[in-house]
Amino acid sequence: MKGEQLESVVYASNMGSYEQACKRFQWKDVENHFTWSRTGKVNMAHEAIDRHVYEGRGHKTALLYCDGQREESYTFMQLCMESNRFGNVLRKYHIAKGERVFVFMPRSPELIIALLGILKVGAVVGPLFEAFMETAVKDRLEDSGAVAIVTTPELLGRIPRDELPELKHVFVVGDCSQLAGEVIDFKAEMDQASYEFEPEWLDREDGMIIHYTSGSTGKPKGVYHVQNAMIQHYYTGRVVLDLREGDIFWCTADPGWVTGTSYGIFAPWLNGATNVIRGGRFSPENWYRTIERYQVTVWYSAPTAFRMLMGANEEILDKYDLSSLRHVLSVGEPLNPEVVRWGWKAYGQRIHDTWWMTETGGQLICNYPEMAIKPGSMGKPLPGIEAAILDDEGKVLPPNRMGNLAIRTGWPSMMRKIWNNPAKYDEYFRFSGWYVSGDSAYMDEDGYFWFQGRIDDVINSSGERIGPFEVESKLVEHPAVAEAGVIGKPDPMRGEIIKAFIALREGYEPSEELKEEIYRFVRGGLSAHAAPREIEFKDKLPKTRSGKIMRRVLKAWELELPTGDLSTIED
Ligand code: 6R9
Repeated sequence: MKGEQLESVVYASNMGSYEQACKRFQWKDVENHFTWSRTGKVNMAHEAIDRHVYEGRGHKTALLYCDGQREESYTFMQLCMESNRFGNVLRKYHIAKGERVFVFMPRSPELIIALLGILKVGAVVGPLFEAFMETAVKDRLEDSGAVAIVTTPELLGRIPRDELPELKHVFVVGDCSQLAGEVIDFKAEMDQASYEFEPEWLDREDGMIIHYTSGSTGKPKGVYHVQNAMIQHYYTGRVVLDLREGDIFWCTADPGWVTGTSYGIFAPWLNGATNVIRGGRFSPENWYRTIERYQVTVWYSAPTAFRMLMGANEEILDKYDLSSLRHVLSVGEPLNPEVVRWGWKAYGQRIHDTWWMTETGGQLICNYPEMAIKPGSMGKPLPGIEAAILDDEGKVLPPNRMGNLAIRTGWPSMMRKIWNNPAKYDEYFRFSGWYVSGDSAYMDEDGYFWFQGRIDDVINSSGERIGPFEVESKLVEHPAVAEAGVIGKPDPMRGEIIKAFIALREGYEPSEELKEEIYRFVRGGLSAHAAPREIEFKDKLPKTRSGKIMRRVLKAWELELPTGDLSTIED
């Protein structure tokens, strides 16, 4: 094998040898794990929580929650009962199978219980980041036709209810005394609800979750996943996270991001693991304390976080005992080889990179415990998955040629639609038989995949996907902004930061104060992570004859690169 490598130092993992696993793999064998092999019906919340109660693990700890203020633990039995109660509350308000119900609140046990209850009635859950401001919230609720939302008093003001005629019920977790009549008091309803509940039994192709994510054009898209995705969540939990009985698993992602549901909720619980959920702010101390306190064995985080931990004072590593860690993984952006080497020194652990997307629902290209790691590579396709690099005509390219990273269609957790937008969905499948990711990559002669970049203009800042269009649309709402073009500017800590090029309206002069005001305008209207950390004023922005702002020219300006073909530019 070629290039730098970190050999496995592993004990017997769940997958065993990668080559063997690929040879004998069949999805059918995984499917048999679930209820439908006996009843023909299924429900994610049953498979993740209730089944453990029926199988004698009811008293096992399912959730360890902390956020600096609260610290609580729940058994599988308790989560089963509490989510049964919320299922009853939802039924009381006639919320039924297929309807979209959102959760918009900080991480907490109530968020988890609400989400499970929503799944139990067969509704489709829509998780939102608590950082979203009014425009971001409205766009998502409106597009999906949400009928209900679970939120907190602090976030309630960001839900423009009079502009959302389909939104019938607002459940509020927290003090409702000032809100009487306007909203439904979550706790009061829970206190009265029965613990007895029969979940809605669903087909594998019935809806489960909708995650909004960004593309390069248009508003955020509602990526729709069905119950069938659980096959992939369960399997990857087993062979990629390598979960076993006794593991304490911690995924640091928020449920507003697909990683926070597929791997922050579903995969660990489908595998019966004890799951740590931490709210509150990031700090190296808080995070290492969490690992030490709960004796975390398997840890799934993101490159930005690892880079911040790497940047922290060396001594902090000596202050905490991290020796419980057995397996460490990363997702969301390119994992720098330096970070992999540092992790090996700092934790005595190889950091296993994994690649996947909101649209893919689950991990597809990964590094596995018993496989040698090449720092900087995303790894190899999961057993049962065929990945390839295609040229722009859809032809498979040989090793070491850069092109479109694509996956053979038909894996269990593939999205089933883009809500309200079949044309957008079809764009992913423009080469028959393939899902085209929008990432560029190459495969080396040993079958390892190497990420090269996005093909479109999607920005990845601290692992969050940001669509330039959404930011530009907000920018032009500001009275001083005539036109705006937004790009990702390379940044050593965050991967990329958002940079906006702005042409001002007549009568406005560039100034530092105006930059600050515009920054705060986006921050307050959309979300902190979508606000441009850098703004540059220009007299004019480069545009095509059809009036589209040419972001690639902006990017070339920024990076001092040749601007390339300008034949379509306006003047
Ligand atoms: C799960 C998730 C997907 C995009 C994807 C790619 C980037 C994800 C990566 C990675 C390099 C990795 N990405 N994992 N880039 N190496 N291991 O991240 O979903 O938010 O939809 O983002 O993130 O560009 O196309 P999502």
